[in-house]
Amino acid sequence: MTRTLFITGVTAGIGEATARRFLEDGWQVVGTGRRQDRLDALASDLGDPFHPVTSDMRDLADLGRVVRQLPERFAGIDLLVNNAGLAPPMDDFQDADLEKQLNAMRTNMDGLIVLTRHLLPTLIERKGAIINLASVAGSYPYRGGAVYGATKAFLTQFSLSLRSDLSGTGVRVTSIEPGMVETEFTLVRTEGDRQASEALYADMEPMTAEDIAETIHWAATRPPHLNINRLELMPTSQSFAGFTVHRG
Ligand code: 8X3
Repeated sequence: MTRTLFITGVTAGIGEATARRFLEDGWQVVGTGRRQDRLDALASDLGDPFHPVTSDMRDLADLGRVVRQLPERFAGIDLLVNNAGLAPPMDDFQDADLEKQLNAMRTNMDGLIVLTRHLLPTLIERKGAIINLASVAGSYPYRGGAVYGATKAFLTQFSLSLRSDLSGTGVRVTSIEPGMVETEFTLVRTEGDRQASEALYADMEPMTAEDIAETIHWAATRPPHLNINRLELMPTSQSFAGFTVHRG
């Protein structure tokens, strides 16, 4: 029987690589994105087993419609990958534009829990799985990441607690927590400043979207009795900083 993946944020980076990885493996894929032109291009490239859905995770009232209007062939979801995420600019919180911070919270948290809630009946019926794209930023604090890191800590804890709520249903839940991955994510974070974005990856080898897609695929295809709770990944060239001490 053909299995179906529902993935948010399919038009770039990890989302697109993950859609391609599962299609390669014979799954069909429902992919959501905000940018119509990109969705159209992806749909014509990926063809029949891919169903594009235009949707903005911040439009909470619309997410129910997205699920209700899935064509019958794509309505039985076996795996939800909550990939869509926004990082606000890396300003110190005391200087940050509050609206941009709230925007990240709406996408990373509000939209994600609303969509998950709408898809849970079918996931429970099919003993499916949920994979949430959290981040190392949820475990390790760094400057300029107060709200972003907090949304990712929320996501990891939401994943673990949701597992408790779903105990006995057969639905598996996984939190995947990558460090530096080279995607457009950083370009959004630097508000389109290509130089600043490239500087973040200068002289180091970040992970690729394909690395994370492979990891998501691996976690999703473990036997049904096995739940991967959390998976943290970093490029070899990224590790931990010490404490900051302000003197004087
Ligand atoms: C972002 C991970 O390490 O680039 O989710 O801050 S990192």
